[in-house]
Amino acid sequence: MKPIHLFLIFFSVFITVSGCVSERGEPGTYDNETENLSYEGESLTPIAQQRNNAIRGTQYIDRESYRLQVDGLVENPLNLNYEEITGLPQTSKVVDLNCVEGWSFTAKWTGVRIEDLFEKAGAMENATTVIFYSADGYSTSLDKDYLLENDIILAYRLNDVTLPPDRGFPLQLVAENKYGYKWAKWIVRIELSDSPYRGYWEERGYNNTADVGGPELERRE
Ligand SMILES: Nc1nc2c(c(=O)[nH]1)N[C@H]1C(S)=C(S)[C@@H](COP(=O)(O)O)O[C@H]1N2
Ligand SMILES: [Mo]
Repeated sequence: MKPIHLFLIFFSVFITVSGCVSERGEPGTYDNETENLSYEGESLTPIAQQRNNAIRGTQYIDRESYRLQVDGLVENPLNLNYEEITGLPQTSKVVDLNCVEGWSFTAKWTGVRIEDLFEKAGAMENATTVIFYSADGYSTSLDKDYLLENDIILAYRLNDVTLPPDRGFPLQLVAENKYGYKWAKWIVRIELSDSPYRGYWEERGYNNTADVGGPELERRE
């Protein structure tokens, strides 16, 4: 066998092996962090198999300069950095994300309870609607009561891995039992309001209630 043939054999074996071990999101690791694939007896979908959706592609947010603004009907508007957010009491739960396109996945989400942020900000009694604004110009809203009654969290970890950029780093809303378009990613501002609001997809005909299993589209006069 000529040296060149030996080289080609070694080279193709190398490509095959390295392709297997370095594949992003292989169960067990994700970008050098340990990904857990079960939690409290529930199986989680590996991040590599989770779908992903965005109106303008991935937003890359700088961790150092990032700030989350909480304003509107609050006594003390907040302007929190990443460490201040991740330093607040932490909650984890397993929740399914269901997109109206027909796909879904199950993941462990870890983050901060919206209720804790509202307490810190001094949310006013007359606030009824909460509007989430994202770095890509996306927005959506949910009722304040829904967020409080369901212990809704803003996640900064997914299957125990830092929320990846394409998935909304630093924060994605875990809008349990609501369609995927309520799960705002790359959140930069939360506004408390006393009037109804229609976000990006809601303005384009999607149901503003967005309960999973309920109507996806809404007829508007
Ligand atoms: N900022 C922002 N958030 C967003 C979107 C978007 O385009 N921009 N798409 C929504 C839709 S339609 C879905 S289904 C989910 C998908 O979340 P994932 O990419 O983490 O799976 O993100 C939601 N949040
Ligand atoms: Mo979606």
